[in-house]
Amino acid sequence: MKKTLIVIPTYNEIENLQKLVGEVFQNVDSHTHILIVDDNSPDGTGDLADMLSRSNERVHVLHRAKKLGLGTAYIAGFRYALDKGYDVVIEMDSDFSHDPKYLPIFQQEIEKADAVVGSRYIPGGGVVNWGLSRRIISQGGNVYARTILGIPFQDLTGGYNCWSRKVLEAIVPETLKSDGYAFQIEIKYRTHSLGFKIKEIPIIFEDRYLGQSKMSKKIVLEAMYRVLLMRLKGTDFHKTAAQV
Ligand SMILES: Nc1nc2c(ncn2[C@@H]2O[C@H](COP(=O)(O)OP(=O)(O)OP(=O)(O)O)[C@@H](O)[C@H]2O)c(=O)[nH]1
Ligand SMILES: [Mg+2]
Repeated sequence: MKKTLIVIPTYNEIENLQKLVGEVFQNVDSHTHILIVDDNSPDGTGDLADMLSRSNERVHVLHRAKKLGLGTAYIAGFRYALDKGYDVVIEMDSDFSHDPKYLPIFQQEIEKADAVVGSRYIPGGGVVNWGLSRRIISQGGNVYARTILGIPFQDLTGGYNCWSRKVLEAIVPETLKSDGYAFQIEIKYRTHSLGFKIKEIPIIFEDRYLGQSKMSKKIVLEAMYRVLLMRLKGTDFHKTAAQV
């Protein structure tokens, strides 16, 4: 069985984290570990993560000094996974938008593909409890990115994904430049451009019911700008990855 690390970035998720960790472990086997990447959350999520880690050796924690953004949180998690010899990495939010019941499907599918992408926008997938404006931003962002980048996936911005070790080694996580939604687009674009096999699986995404959203206009604008840069500098991205 493959050694898997689930990377969960947290910022002020004290109401969600303990329950999430419990539900994750109900859905995976003993070869699967969790890494919580906490950015010194003012609400004490980092202390809770340490407590969970003390009581379960399959829970690991990375503490960062301050809120440094989702992109670099994933990079730190991916590097940890590569250094510690994990075969598979899953990225997942801590607010229950990403239902742990899908974890076994990711783990099955990664046996046959290099990457598995959780998709809201293929048959069987969807979004629950989102207002109209959030739906428009998300779907519009996906159409925009897909059209500009010319890649055949329906959900480019989603953050419930699974990567095999060889994809992360080829990408070299530190060379990913984006934050927020753009991070998800960039890693999928790079994986596709390097010729890896990506499988999309349907997921129902539920809006968070506890804790505060960190979504902002800035994250959306950054994503739009980054997509243009990726398109213009597409081949440079490959070179950077191959040269490092
Ligand atoms: N370590 C770290 N985690 C973050 C940061 N920003 C967000 N997160 C976490 O990343 C995940 C996704 O962030 P969310 O705030 O849920 O973003 P979203 O899903 O786009 O928006 P909402 O669900 O509406 O809040 C959650 O687990 C957050 O706690 C950050 O700067 N650092
Ligand atoms: Mg969320």
